[in-house]
Amino acid sequence: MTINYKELITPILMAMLPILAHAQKENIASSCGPVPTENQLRWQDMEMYAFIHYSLNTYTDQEWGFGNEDPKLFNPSNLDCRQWARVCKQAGMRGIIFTAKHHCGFCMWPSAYTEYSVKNSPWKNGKGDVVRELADACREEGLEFAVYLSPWDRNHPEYGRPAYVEYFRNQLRELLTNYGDIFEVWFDGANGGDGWYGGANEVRKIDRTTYYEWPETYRMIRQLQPKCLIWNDGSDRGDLRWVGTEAGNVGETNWSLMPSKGDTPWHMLHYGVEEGDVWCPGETNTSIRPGWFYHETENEHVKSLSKLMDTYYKSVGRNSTLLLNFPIAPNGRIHPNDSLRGIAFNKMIQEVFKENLIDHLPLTIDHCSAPDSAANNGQCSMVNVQWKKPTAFNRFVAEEDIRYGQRVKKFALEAEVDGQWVPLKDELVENGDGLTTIGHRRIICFPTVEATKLRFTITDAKAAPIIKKLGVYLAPELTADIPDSGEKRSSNLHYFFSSPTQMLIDWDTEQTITSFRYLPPQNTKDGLVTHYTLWGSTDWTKWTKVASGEFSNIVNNPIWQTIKFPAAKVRVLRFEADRLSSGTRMGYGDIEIK
Ligand code: FUL
Repeated sequence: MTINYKELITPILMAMLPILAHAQKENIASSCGPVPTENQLRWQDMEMYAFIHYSLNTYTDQEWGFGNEDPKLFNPSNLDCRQWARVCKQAGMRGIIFTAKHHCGFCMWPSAYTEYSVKNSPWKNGKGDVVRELADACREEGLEFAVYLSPWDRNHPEYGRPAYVEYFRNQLRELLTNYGDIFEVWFDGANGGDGWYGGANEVRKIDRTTYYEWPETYRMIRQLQPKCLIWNDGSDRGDLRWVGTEAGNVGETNWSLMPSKGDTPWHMLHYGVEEGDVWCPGETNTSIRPGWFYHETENEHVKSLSKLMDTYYKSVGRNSTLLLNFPIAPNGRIHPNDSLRGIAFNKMIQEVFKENLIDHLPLTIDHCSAPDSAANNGQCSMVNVQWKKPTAFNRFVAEEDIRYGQRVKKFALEAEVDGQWVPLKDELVENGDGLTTIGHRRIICFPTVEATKLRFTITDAKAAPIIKKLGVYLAPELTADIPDSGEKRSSNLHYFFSSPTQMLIDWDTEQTITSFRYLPPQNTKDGLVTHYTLWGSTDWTKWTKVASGEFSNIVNNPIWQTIKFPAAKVRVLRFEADRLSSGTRMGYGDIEIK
């Protein structure tokens, strides 16, 4: 390590970093491993962008279509991509990723390679193209545009065989050729399983490491759209990574590095890999509602403002971007509950970060010792801030200049309150103080303190830290909030298990029921019911099938699942797990029956 810590950090905080950093770029760059590409840097600066889920599922009230749904169902009365773009823009989103094709295989553009698309729907007499309308709307609103193209296709007869891979690539070529600049391609990881497959109606398994021949597809993408980023959680590392959950949070320790080869278990996706040999930052994806597609039953379950702010701190505030989904309602528009909440979310972010309380304050740097640090011979620097009078704050922001890689491993934060130094910790972290990696941006939330001094000490780093920005803010309390964030536990039903995969729910008297809701267990991936049958009886002897089917995407997004059926008279209901995610025993978080 030849770079002097003090020399670096002082000019940085005096806003002179670019000159110094430029002069020492080679030295700096070589010292701490992989650095982002220009494309990754531009993408990281987008910070928040929207997902839009819209397909035949919107009309069948499903999360995953089977592949045999009738294209004639697609007939929105008032489809307005400009409304989507306006809402997303006002919600602070810098771009939109659109489900051009979801697992059901229905194409939202008139692909030349299939009949299963908008061209066979009544919408605009088959002359419409949702991808085109949205791409144009994005450009008009100054938003970037991107596509989600599901590799798994439950409609295509050749899925699972080589011919499908060519079809998939042809479709991708259409999307990357005909719709202007595309900033990202999203290749969903859900792959293979049962489906319609042109009428075969069977289970098809593929080897996701080899089947899609990703290297060939990547070559095509790089050629057609050199600025486009590849999202892929398959074995061929893309430019970005999934963070291992759809709940809207990445690890508080979040390295933008991954190993270039091999499997990526959950902890790698969630926390990144300090010693990784490629730059592969995390993108946190979640929906503004429990589901990805629109369901009328979720209209009152749009995430609350505090839940969305929590998501922001646990994504953008943890060195990630936030990909926030807005589903489209059957009329072809974003529902007012979602748009209002999205816009309020953006307003709240602006409000929290409107005044940096250390702007225009002189900052001083002291040396201290950091025996654990590999960087700078065990020396560390302490940035001190002093206010003339006690100042209230509850948020701290630090940003590294990631052009030179990600360096900080651990830091400390202390405030002087009434003459005493008080350590601050991240209140959104359960274990430890949460003061580990920084990266593009780290936001630390803590209860309001009134202090005259603050000190920020980097106690361990991979190489000399290069801090681009520090900020201290006072966020308003979120008092008047909408309590419902989609989580509830309300059952007072009488239920018990007659076998490890069968739950019985009984009442004293006969009931007329029309819906059954299942909340899967929340803290495990075992025992989630993926396929079910519901049987009803009035006498415990004769059983009638009430409903059966699949709970799509329940493993990655373990939210309430709703089954609706024609009114059934029962005294006892049998909920059978026909298939479990894994394990042998059915798990559950809660049950509701109406
Ligand atoms: C998942 C899919 O299975 C969901 O339906 C949704 O599209 C989500 C973003 O990714 O893996």
